[in-house]
Amino acid sequence: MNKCSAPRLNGSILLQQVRALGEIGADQVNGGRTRIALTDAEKAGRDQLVAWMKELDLDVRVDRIGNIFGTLRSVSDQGDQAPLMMGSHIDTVTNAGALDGCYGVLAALAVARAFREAGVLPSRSITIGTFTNEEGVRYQPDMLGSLVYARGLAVDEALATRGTDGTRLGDELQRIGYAGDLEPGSVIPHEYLELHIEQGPILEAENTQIGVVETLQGISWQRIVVQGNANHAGTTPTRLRHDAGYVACAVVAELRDIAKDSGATTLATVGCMSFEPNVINVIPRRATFTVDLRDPDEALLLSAEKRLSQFLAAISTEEGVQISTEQLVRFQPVTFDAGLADEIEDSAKRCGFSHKRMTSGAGHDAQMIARIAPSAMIFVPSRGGISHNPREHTDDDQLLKGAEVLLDVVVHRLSLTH
Ligand code: HGY
Ligand code: MN
Ligand code: MN
Repeated sequence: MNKCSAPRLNGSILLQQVRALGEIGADQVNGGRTRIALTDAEKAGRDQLVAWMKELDLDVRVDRIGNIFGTLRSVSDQGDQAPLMMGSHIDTVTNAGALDGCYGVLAALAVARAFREAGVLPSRSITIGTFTNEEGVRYQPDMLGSLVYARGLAVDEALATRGTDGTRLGDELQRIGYAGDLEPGSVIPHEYLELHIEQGPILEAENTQIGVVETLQGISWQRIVVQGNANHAGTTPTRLRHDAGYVACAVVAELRDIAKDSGATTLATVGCMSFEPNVINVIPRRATFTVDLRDPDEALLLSAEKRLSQFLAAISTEEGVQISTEQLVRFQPVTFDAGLADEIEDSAKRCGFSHKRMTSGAGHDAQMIARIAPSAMIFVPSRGGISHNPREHTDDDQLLKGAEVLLDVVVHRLSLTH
């Protein structure tokens, strides 16, 4: 081990750990890996991460919502210092890539490793935060662990959340052994940095190495249930139908028009849909589907929601069906800390990497932590803009460049004690 040198990134360990974590929950049939929050596979990912934190002799704490924190204490920290926090998540969607979330957590760990290997301590403690249920696949809302941490949702309410599989979040947390005792949000970070893959096509298309993320778009999730009448597919004339399946599909088409009419800023996705009774020769009695609407501008997001709600009212009358909606998630657009974004940009310049100011299309834990501490994000390119897919990929040299910027920003924010 190098004594008393400047902290330097150990790129090979970072890349090895990204690959090793990516093996946990690997799906041999459909590809990628599936580590949905608080499942056995995700517990295995947590256990591996905690073991890596302990190898670096970090102080590991788990809070009541299952967020994991590994802290490298500064010389002056008596346990009460506001740390510089870096982090992200290690839960995944179904058949995910290996990078979403994990890259940011492991790069943060690489920053702590750089300090350990150089034999120096930071002037302010460094904490690596790994937040519970960022993806929101099983329990809604998404970014739940960081939202609770930022006091945007009461911990007991979050623990009582029912999953898509009927499980209670708090029970699953107990079951996998990650119901900690730390009160969420009891340690407010001095500032927060999140390194992440872009998950979109912009940096690659513009041949740019580093994204300086200054804003993040608003997100609105709803569950919609259409109640019509089941009837015989061969005997019921079209004018007499109350077809829940047809209405659901008309909503999908309207959402595409809303997106098109927005001039490309609004994005609309129906990711889940089910029909009952789901039989070839029966008109659907009931359709249940989700809507994910996003826009970087709150006024435009509100107008998309309003147009959807007017469409639902009109089609419900026209088709003689009942429609109910439930808001699952509603987060306004976020503006990150300008000073931290400037620092990231300066670092990209120092490192000689091309860079660009940008908006995040995906939700991230940073948007929640931004409620309680100055926060900003660093992006690296995603090949083909593909994410939430086993084909998600970023070249190793790009992963290392992003981690270099993260380390450089941290070193510039802190002075070092040999
Ligand atoms: O869907 C999102 O953007 C988030 O990563 N859960
Ligand atoms: Mn993510
Ligand atoms: Mn994701």
